[in-house]
Amino acid sequence: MKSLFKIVIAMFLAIGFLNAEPVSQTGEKNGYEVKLTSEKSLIVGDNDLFVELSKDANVITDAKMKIKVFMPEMPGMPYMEYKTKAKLVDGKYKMMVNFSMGGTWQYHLKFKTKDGKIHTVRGSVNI
Ligand SMILES: [Cu+2]
Repeated sequence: MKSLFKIVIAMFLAIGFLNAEPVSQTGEKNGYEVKLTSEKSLIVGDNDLFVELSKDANVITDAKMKIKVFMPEMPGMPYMEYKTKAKLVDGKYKMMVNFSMGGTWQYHLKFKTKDGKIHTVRGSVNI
């Protein structure tokens, strides 16, 4: 247990040095532009993520958005995931996402537009 704790701390430190930058990723899905950002670099624990959504240079603020972050099962570790819904704050979709450990997390960002269509953008972030 003690050595596992040390390994986790070592990973956290090593990865922390490599990823000391805030998130800034852009994607495109079905004509929608998606920009995923954070104000701070990501940490183990709670993080605020923001999504700006637009289409043909028009900002879209009436979509319903949610995110799932997950890490596949690894040796000695079960599958982990966290899901949450976004709230619109100052024209951006804001989500509080909890990452339970360092490493690479996959995400599925889903948004439902006024026409009832659901769009999914996939990507990953490193903690
Ligand atoms: Cu893991």
